[in-house]
Amino acid sequence: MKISARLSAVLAASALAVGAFAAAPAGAQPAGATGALAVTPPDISVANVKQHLTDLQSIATANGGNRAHGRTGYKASVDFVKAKLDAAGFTTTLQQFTSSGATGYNLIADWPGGDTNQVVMSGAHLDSVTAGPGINDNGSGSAAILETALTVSRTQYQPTKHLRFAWWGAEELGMVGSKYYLNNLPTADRSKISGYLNFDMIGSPNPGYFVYDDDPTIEQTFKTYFAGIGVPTEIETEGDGRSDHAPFKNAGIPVGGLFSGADYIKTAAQAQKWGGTSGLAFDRCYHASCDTLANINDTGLDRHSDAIAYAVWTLSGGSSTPPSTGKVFENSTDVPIPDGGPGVTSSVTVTGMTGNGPTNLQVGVDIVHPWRGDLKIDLIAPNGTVYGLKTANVSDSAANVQESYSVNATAMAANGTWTLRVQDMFTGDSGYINNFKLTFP
Ligand code: DTR
Ligand code: ZN
Ligand code: ZN
Repeated sequence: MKISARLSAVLAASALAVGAFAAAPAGAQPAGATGALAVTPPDISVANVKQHLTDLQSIATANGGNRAHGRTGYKASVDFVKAKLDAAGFTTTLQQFTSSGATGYNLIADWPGGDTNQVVMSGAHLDSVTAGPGINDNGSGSAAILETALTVSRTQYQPTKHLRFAWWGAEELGMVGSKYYLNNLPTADRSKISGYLNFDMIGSPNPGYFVYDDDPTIEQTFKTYFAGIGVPTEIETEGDGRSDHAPFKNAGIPVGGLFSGADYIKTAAQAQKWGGTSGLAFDRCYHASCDTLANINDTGLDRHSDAIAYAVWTLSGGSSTPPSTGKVFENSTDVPIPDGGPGVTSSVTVTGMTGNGPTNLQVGVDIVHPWRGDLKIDLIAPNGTVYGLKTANVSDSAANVQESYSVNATAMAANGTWTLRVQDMFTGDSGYINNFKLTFP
């Protein structure tokens, strides 16, 4: 019976094998895969920033053409940004307030780690005017700091100072969201903010390169970056008091930021050094319905996004190699595996880690079974993502599985319940899970 069952299974399995199992996600790598992380500030993918802008444009289009305070398009924008940050291992807070009879939201995202007595904060207002989708004003700043935050996670950056990012509501109504945040921030916490960087319009179609001249250290940091890429800058004079850095400056917090221009006209001298068209506004769609995805200059967006990353990394001065924790989480409870039956599981709950998992999370699997080819083994991350570790291969008649699989878990928050799932796909004999172990290198 056993042989005939196995024989028919072999025949069936050969038909099933093609496409029977989803290709293991990129995360499941041969044991020992590791990745060295760059120390210098990373390049920000302008393609990713543009994708975020495309998504914000879609949100506006699906919500009456704008992302304004109190409208459905704004809350949809907040939910979109929050979901990406939660998935990347940030600690997010949604702060509600009321303005002009409507509910507004600030989204605050903290990157776990770093000295929380020294906070480097980056912010951008996420709301648009009611006239249009607000892709440059200020989808550009919002998308650029979102991609910067995601790059922090992707590179597992370990800053010396604590990193915080903020997406403000109701800026267009008079910096309502950022004012609300500061008014509700205890004085002791205000003093921990070592610098606030504001990014409001950094993708203008006829771009300029303006640096806020408030805090000299922050100003110089941005100037150094642009000098390094051979782009001259000018001091930003148009925006004093007109965006979310103003409440921070009024609270005595060092501020800085970047601006690519709004409805002012680009002069001949500026066009000479920056390119673009003199006699035209930096952004002729400022606060208009034409502030769409087409209202973006990619080169300017790219340069500003990279300047943001340069400032965030430089001002928070850390290493970018995750500390080796050597932390082990283990479950040695024996779990019987039903012969040819449903999958069974063994779980561990990871706590005390910061941010996302490493590029080489070690998954130790110890299964006692007389015919290991019967077994399909998966790792399930806390958010339900499945990493295929082993497919069933009924011709593999060796006994037992004692393997250490390496999984790229950088897209997953490290903390939470991780589950090993084992299924005996073919009848003939049975075994049990002897041990399941996660090691954070
Ligand atoms: N982005 C505009 C505010 C604004 C206009 N000019 C500047 C210069 C620098 C920063 C901001 C601004 C708005 O949100 O209406
Ligand atoms: Zn505006
Ligand atoms: Zn703005």
